[in-house]
Amino acid sequence: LNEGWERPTKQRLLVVANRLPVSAVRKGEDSWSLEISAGGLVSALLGVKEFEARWIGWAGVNVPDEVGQKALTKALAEKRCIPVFLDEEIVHQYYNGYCNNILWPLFHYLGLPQEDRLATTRSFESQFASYKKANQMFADVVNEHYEEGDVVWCHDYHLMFLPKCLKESNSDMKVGWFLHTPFPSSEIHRTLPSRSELLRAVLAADLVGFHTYDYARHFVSACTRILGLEGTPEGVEDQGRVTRVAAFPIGIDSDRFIRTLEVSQVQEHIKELKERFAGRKVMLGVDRLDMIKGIPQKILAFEKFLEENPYWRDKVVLLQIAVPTRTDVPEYQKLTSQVHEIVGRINGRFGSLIAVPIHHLDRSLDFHALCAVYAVTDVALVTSLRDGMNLVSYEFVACQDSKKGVLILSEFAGAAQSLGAGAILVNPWNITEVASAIGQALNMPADEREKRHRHNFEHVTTHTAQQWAEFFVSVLLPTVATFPSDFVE
Ligand code: ADQ
Repeated sequence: LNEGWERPTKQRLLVVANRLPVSAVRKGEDSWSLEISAGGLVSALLGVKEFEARWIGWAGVNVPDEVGQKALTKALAEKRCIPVFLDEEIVHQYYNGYCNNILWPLFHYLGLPQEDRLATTRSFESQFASYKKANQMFADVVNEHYEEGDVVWCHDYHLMFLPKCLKESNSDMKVGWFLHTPFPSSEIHRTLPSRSELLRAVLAADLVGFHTYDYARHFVSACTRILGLEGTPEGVEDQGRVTRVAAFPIGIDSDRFIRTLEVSQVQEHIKELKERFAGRKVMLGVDRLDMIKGIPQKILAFEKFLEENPYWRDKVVLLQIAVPTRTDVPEYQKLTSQVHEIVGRINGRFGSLIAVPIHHLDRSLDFHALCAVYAVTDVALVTSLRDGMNLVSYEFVACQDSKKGVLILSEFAGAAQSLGAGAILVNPWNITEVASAIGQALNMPADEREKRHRHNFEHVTTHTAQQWAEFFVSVLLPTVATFPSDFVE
């Protein structure tokens, strides 16, 4: 694969994440079509100009045959991506099992599997073994492509074992690891059977990053309490070796959102939406359909608001756009039915022949449509039960410079630490509090909306995804530019 790659003059950054930033669809025995999925991480890394980035990750498809693997590897190379091939059994045990059924709920304070998830607990050992095996497979691909002086940046809870695997094969390799979810209180992490092994594996990295200072603090106290290690102002010390631990709050490519609002097609769409919802205030929820996003709780709070405020019943609409994820997992299927059931009940209760109070879509919107919807919204409801950061809140703010709508934001989203002064902060578990925040937002005077929006807009446009990525890498390898000191909380 290295054939045909010229050694770039810039330093190389190997970004390792569970999923590559492309979707691959097989068109024939040896042909693939690829589509870049424009997520936050992709746009963040596109902005890192000092480095020549390469992606290493799973393409999200099972490719059992060599012909297919070779063809996909070649196609991906053009996008600077390098695949890790995982078979179905590994995906089942490592990804669906240990990552999504154990670590994801635990890191979001939903605890370890209970009742119908108990079956998973019984296979915990084998899932953890697969997790380690999968991490080693990622490490093998990194080692194959690593050249002296490269910087390796590992991402998220899927790859907590990777720093250890990499350092075992090359202790000189510069390795950073960043967690996109919360890191829970050490009391929660303590319940994980593999708690010590995972912490030690992460500590093999040179730099460990989190979205907020609280998550970094939880990680350090887990290392202190569980491993008996020393927490220092810089991070965690183990026998004279210090792993630096710090907060690097992510951002978005705010310019991309602001520029897109000027596109004529988007302007047209904004006009249509305004006509469609004329005379009604628009409230918006945009989430992956995941239990951490608190969608049922949000809708119940909206119901309570309508119940208590008959005046608003035909003057407000909630657009809830929930893109389905992990659709083969029974718990997610249950969540979908639960949301449908609540929406149906509320629309039956408060709807009329002409309009319903909730428009619920089970799908993702394309980027233009998403920007248009953000722009026409009066009140955004981000009520995650826990969320590492939550980029939807940032995207909404970026698209609101003419409307200056209100953001209702969960105090359990990392974003509460950066947008808290401009948003109305709520405890998403408290439906009465969220219902009253809806009333406050809908009735907020224009000057207060302006003031709150200004605070958030300033933050979102000055703490971007590009700065986040450049800053992390510059701390990992302090040879590049310096960044504003307030970027780390
Ligand atoms: P996510 O849990 O995916 O990310 P979030 O940060 O909100 O959560 O990002 C979701 C992205 O998907 C946003 O860019 C949003 O626009 C898009 N999206 C969601 N629903 C959509 C829909 N229906 N249609 C179109 N687009 C949709 C994880 C962590 C977060 C952390 C990020 C980045 O869980 O806490 O902020 O990583 O680190």
